[in-house]
Amino acid sequence: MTRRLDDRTLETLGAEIERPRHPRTSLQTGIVHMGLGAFHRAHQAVYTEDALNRRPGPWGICGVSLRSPETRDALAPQDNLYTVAVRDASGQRLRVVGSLTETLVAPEDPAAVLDRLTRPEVRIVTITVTEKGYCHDPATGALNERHPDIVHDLGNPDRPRTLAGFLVEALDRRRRAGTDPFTVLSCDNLPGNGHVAAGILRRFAELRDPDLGRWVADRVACPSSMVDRIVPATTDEDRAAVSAALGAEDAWPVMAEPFSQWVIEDHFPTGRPAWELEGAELVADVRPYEFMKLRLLNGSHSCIAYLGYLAGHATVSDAMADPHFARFVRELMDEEVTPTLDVPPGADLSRYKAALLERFANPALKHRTWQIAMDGSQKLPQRLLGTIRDRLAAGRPFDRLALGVAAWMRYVGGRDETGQPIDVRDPLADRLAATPAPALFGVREVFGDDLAGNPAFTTAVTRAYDRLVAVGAREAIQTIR
Ligand code: CS2
Repeated sequence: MTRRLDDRTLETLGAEIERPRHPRTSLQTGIVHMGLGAFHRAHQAVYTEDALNRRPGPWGICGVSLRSPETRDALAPQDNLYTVAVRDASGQRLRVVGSLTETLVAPEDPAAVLDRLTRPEVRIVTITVTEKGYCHDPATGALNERHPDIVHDLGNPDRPRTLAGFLVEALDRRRRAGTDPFTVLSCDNLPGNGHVAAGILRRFAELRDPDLGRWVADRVACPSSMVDRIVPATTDEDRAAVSAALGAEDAWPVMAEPFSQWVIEDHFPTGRPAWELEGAELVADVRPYEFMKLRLLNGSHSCIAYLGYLAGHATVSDAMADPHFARFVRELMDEEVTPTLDVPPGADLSRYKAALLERFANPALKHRTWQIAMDGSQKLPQRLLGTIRDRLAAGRPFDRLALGVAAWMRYVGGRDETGQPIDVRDPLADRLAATPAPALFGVREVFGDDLAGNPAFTTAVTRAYDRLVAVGAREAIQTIR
């Protein structure tokens, strides 16, 4: 195939393919996005595209990759256009998205990133850097001041590597120039993600200069948001299939489920796109939505990832096709997670959970258990351990959650049930691999100061771990009551 997706070929695509309906060639950039992964492109960039279609405005997105050049290399030659392929059992629907105006690679040119962040017309910085990108302590949420990249950035303000390093230097330049700060909108799967972002920015700024710390604390708005859409990593097969269906080569399309949700705390002192016109929910308090999503969706996801991987299931839908697995997940949600939740206003939890089971079963997504299993040390606290703390406090059982934690312990040991090595990806991978299972309770970043010393917790997880070793994940799930 020779034609490449770009502004010219856009006009020649089949009529059934949705495309930008706003004048994108004159689109001004008002948002910088940090962490240009598939999730951003299938979520916030689509909401912004929808808002631009309904109400044109200066809200184009400059996407910044904090690590590799791959996304920029794929998208820049196609005028930063890309396809979102929405997939379920009934087939696939394609949509070309045009809200990205520019793509930058931070390690190649940190000065360009700082320049964009400092421009007065940039009024919002959105973030999907994943949990580890905050360089925080997962158990407490505080900035990890000994993180080597944080230490580097404190000493090299003009050549930062981390989210905090970039944003605080840009905020300082704006302060000196008399420009209003941008609003910082975290879109990562962390509870109170706005508070976490605010906390690390304030602390980093304070370490540089106490006045700057105070200015950041007083002036920078950091609303929280709950984001939801299942977006598995794109494979070469997906690239080929989407390019063929599009009739033009797209070097990096993104795959997504039909479902999408964005709940945002409405606190944008310098304006925002009209995201609500196409379904984003602007609310005063995001917390109940975050807990519902992190504990039900992501908590189940992590259990499916570790237990499913150990049981030999490559994808979430494979695992869910096993009725014992599906029952396990339903009971996990109903019996152990639901009693810990404050139901968000107007939400119908039974429908929400039924929809989750269907979403997990979506056979067209091929969401790998290995992908979700990544970075467990950063994910467990908000996905499983917070729920367990609430269960412990209420004196209630948590056998399924304990089995999920035990499966993580077995997974990070680095050998599957047939003795094959597991490619464990985690910022703490080396330490975790070198720590025998019972001693993993001592990993403070994950279990905090309380859980390791709580016999009700360690006994339940140890029992679950022994069961996994004795009978394997499949049977442990089948027989749990
Ligand atoms: C998943 C999430 O990879 C993971 O850890 O649990 O990316 C999940 O698919 C999204 O949060 C869904 O909104």
